[in-house]
Amino acid sequence: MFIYRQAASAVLLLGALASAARVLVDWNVGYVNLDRDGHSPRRAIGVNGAQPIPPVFATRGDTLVLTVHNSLDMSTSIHAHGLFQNGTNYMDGPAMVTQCGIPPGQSFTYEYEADHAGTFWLHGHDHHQNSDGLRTPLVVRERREPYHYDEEYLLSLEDWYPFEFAARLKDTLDPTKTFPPPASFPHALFNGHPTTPKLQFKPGKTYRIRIINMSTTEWFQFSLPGHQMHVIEADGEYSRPSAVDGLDMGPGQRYSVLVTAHPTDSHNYHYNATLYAGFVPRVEDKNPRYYQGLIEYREGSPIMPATEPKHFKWVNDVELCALSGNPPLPVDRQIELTVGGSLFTTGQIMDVINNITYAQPKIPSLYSAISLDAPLAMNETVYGPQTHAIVLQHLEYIELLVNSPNSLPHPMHLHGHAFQIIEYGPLGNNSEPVRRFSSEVNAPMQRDTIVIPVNSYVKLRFRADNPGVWLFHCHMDIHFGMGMALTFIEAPDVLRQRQRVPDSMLELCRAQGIRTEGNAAGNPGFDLTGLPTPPIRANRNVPALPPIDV
Ligand SMILES: *[C@@H]1O[C@H](CO)[C@@H](O)[C@H](O)[C@H]1NC(C)=O
Ligand SMILES: *[C@@H]1O[C@H](CO)[C@@H](O)[C@H](O)[C@H]1NC(C)=O
Ligand SMILES: *[C@@H]1O[C@H](CO)[C@@H](O)[C@H](O)[C@H]1NC(C)=O
Ligand SMILES: *[C@@H]1O[C@H](CO)[C@@H](O)[C@H](O)[C@H]1NC(C)=O
Ligand SMILES: *[C@@H]1O[C@H](CO)[C@@H](O)[C@H](O)[C@H]1NC(C)=O
Ligand SMILES: *[C@@H]1O[C@H](CO)[C@@H](O)[C@H](O)[C@H]1NC(C)=O
Ligand SMILES: [Cu+2]
Repeated sequence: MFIYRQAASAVLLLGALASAARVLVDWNVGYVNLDRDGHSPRRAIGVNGAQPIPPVFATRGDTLVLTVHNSLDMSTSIHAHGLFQNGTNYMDGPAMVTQCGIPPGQSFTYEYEADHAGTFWLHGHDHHQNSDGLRTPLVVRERREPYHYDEEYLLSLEDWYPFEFAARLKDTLDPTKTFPPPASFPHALFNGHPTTPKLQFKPGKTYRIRIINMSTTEWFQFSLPGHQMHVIEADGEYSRPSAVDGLDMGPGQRYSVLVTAHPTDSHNYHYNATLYAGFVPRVEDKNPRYYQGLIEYREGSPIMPATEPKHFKWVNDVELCALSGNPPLPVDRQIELTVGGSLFTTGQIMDVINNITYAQPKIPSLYSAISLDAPLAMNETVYGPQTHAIVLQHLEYIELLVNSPNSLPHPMHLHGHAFQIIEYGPLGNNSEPVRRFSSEVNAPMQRDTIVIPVNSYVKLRFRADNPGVWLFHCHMDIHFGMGMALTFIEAPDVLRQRQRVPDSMLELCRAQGIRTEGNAAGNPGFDLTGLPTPPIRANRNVPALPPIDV
């Protein structure tokens, strides 16, 4: 069936014996017709004629060799969400950031190391194809897992819409239409299917359940009433076990939990998954949508009625303690960022970070960083006014202070790094931060996607130890499409000495008449002619960005 279960012991044995392998994956990316709920047939994107796309499994140190043939009518590219691409920045995937998209009818082979272990995903990073189904889990196992468990389950959660993303983005940016377009109330998919898979438990065994939120827009809550979950991993970083009753996950986020089965098989249980958007009106049976799945100990055993714990405890990423034991990083430079929406003189509402709305340059930013002489490449101007380039010095310790004076949460994702979560707090409030890394948590968690709560700030730290061009963006595809993104240009001086873009990648650009050298406009020096004039913000702010779905 569609539940991915593996016996951990066999995997461990194999892992211990085998040396690094090449994991070969062949994807013919094309359109498929799908009807997920019986009354909304639509075109979606699948692989080798099928949807859902089978998950990819690897062991740390393996080389992932992913050949993509593009059978779509537009360009495509694939990002391995959560891998660091250390030394292979050009394989990261985002179109016009680190590569030109693969043109229709052409093939390209990604090849890179599965550089750390955890729960990740592969997804399209061109034209928001992620939202239309181009996404699947990527599980990288540790050669020797730090925790013992008997078996593992993989559960990917997705929101699924009755229309294609491009239509929604077009309506959202159309100043003659109401903003935002009416809520669309997606359905949930579980491992790519509309029904919940059965989890089979054997008495006394311990299970690792990997839960991935591959949503476009909506949040998921997950709980196993009647069982205790212990979080051991978030976004590819192991934590000390943390007992929780529920997971509340933003788009892009992942957790692993350990669950020990009850000693007898006298009862079966339910697990709960709720798809919701806190920023969309509550509508009975539509938002939230409640789903239940079966935890089956023995076929036909009665279901144990769920009892809510007295003090239901949600996972809290600032309270998790990294298993690595690494203390908080020092700070060389603080970068303050404010995310939100803004009205432009075109009548459009677009998203901004520090008042800049992201737009793709004429050549991939990485190719500017590599082709320009070091003094030029260190100057943010050459990346153009709308890539929102921020140049980082090699090995600098960075603290991001991200303010979100917004009425909806944003799941912000950083490529190429995992950041430490130092602090959260309310904005415009001089009282103590609500949640802060404390002396009890002597090792803050690192993750690559953080949900910034409404009207709050967060402090995140990382070290600029991975030369490359890395996107920082909201993982709600609609916000990314509306411009909530910026580009870190990390140590271009070191990058150009260490990395050479394979010719097969430059060929992807040439095939589409895109230059591979020069500034954001593909010109020498500071000459940016050819880039569109950035839109001008209207003289008044959007009072509060209204709720928006998809
Ligand atoms: C998944 O992530 C999306 C966007 O990042 C978020 O809107 C949604 O609530 C998340 N769902 C779950 C189940 O965590
Ligand atoms: C699980 O879902 C059921 C049915 O929707 C609900 O009655 C119950 O309160 C939920 N339990 C938890 C712990 O969320
Ligand atoms: C953005 O523009 C507003 C004026 O519209 C200004 O008050 C604010 O300081 C600007 N923010 C940044 C980070 O430049
Ligand atoms: C970058 O280049 C511009 C244009 O020549 C110049 O005005 C600016 O001072 C430079 N910035 C830095 C940090 O050197
Ligand atoms: C400030 O934050 C505290 C929680 O830390 C909260 O109790 C209080 O209501 C907040 N005050 C305002 C004005 O938002
Ligand atoms: C990248 O590799 C270098 C050299 O091995 C290492 O020092 C650095 O910590 C790595 N960075 C990341 C983000 O993995
Ligand atoms: Cu957002």
